[in-house]
Amino acid sequence: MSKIFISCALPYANGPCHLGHIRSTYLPADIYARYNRMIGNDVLMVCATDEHGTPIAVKADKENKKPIEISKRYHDMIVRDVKSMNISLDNFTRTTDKAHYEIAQNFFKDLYDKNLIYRQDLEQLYCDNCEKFLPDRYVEGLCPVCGAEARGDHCEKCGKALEPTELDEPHCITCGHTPKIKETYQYAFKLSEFENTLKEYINNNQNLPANVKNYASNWLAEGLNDWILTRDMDWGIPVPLDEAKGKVLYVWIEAFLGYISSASQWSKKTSKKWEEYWNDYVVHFIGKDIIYHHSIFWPGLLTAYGCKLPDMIYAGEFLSLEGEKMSTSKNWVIWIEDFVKDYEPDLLRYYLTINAPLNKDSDFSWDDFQRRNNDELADVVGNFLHRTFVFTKKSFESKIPEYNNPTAEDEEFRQAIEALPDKAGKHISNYEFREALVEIFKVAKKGNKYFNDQEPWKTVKEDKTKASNCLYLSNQLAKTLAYTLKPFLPTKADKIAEIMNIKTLDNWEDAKIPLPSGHVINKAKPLFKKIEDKEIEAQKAKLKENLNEKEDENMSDLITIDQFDEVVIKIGEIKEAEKIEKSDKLLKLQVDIGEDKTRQIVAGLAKFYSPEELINRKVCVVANLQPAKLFNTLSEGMILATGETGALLTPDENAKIGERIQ
Ligand code: B3M
Ligand code: ZN
Repeated sequence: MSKIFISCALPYANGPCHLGHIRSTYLPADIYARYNRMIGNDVLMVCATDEHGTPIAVKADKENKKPIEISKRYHDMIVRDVKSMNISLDNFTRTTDKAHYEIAQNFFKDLYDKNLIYRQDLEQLYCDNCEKFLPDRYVEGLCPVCGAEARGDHCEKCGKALEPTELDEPHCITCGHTPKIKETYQYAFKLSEFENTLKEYINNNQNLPANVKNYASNWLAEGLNDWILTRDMDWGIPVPLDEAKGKVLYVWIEAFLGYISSASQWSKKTSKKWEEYWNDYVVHFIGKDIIYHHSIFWPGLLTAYGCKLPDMIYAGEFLSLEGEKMSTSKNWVIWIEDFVKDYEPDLLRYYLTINAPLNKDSDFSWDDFQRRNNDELADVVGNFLHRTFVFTKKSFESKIPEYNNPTAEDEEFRQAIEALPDKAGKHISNYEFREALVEIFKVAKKGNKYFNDQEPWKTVKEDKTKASNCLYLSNQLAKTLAYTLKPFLPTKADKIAEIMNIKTLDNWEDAKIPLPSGHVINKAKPLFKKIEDKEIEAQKAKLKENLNEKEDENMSDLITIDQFDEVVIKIGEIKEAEKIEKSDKLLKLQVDIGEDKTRQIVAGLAKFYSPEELINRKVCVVANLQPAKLFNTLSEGMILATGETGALLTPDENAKIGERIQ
């Protein structure tokens, strides 16, 4: 028996849970935890809400509330959501818990006393207008690595952890001002000293999945800088040093320790030692956007402290929604609270697991959710179970019949049932949750086919042995499904067990012991039902409506059709083109857009086109832009072209000069 320490990434307490949270961390962690408990391992699964740092402080500023009010509100919602999805956490705490402060401060002190944390004078971004330093998410700008819009602490596009001063074109998110650079001091961790240890850790750990290894190795190849562990802000855990008044621990260093404080809180409640779990096997379930933190910072800190490193870091890739990136600010998202009002959590657990392996991006679409529910859960498993139970009641007085003189088909089917627990279990052990479900459904499909082929409704009258064997085996499969589905669909599995008069599904090995002939089962109840088209249409409409709602509140980056309508884009034809002196980017154009006079437009096309190439080209022109002067040359419009390659947007030949695009 092993002891297993399982953690889910700590959700920021600045919003409730949506499908993405469940898919990337809680659900896989829960499947893994439930399975391991069933095979007799001793599991400790912990989590907590991450309540400090700029994500919560920024939200509190916006709402004119105290950060703790915000974090309490969302902590409660997150607990509710996680429970509603039947995530079997052993402990869920908060990083605002007193014990957590102590653990985090002691950890910092330990490293400081070992001279692994040192004071560093440095320059940081400061907003004159707000009169404060702008750590992390208080500032946004462009990622220096990939050029995408990024927050001060992290670029979502390329995954790089950032320092605010690294951003190009930074601006204060509170007031929009460009911050200045100001001197201050912070405390830094000598991460660079651990570069070799980390390289060894990443390269020699066979278990780590490819995405974690690849990201981590790329970053390590660039070389590591020391890591600033403190911030100038009010909201956070005070730095435990007399000379560091007004400074708090950076949210990330203490968030990691949330794993530990949650576990130690559990230890206090249960009198069991969490360290034994940590020292045996640790797995962190995280989203892919925080691979850097877990594969570099955290092992670095743990090594410095002298603690065993995680055995496994499992990073779930992203979940999109109806083909689009999920966005909480645009409300392009499905909240767990809403989902579970309409559907049982097991249906979502199924969908999110079967849809794609955890290490591949995945999409939630209502149509696909309906299809999988109807064709797979209802038609394959539901149908098989229902006909098995109904037939057992009707023709065998609700008793599991005898199994005698089996045919080759019977035996082949029996072997498939018998092999299923090991096959599925092996996949789960290897973190291949989808593959395990695929195996389970393969055998369930086989069950339906076998039932059809055997035609027990006929043979029961002519050849009862045949019908008995068929129902004996079908019931055995039903039982095996209850066990093997338990980690994935815990509620449905319990319902199968209830119908089958099986007391508990606690022991995976029991899946392999056949139910004896004569065992009496209870009355069947339909377990899965089909989802109607109109429900799905309503869900899709709701998603769109919610998006609009937010637009009204002016919280969305999306524009309305009316806003778009304000932009007048017309078809034009370039009549003249010439270079602008001293500029290698700009061309001066005369464009006919169907007015009395041509328009003079200055366009940044010189790098991509020679003036001659442009003559007589039809283009799209923004016609109602305020005139501006560029290089002292008047520009009365804008030509549409792509940013990177300067490719012109050219209409089809039949477009008329002066015609408006709408
Ligand atoms: N609170 C959430 C995130 O960035 C962050 C995780 C902490 S895990 C120690 O997804
Ligand atoms: Zn400001």
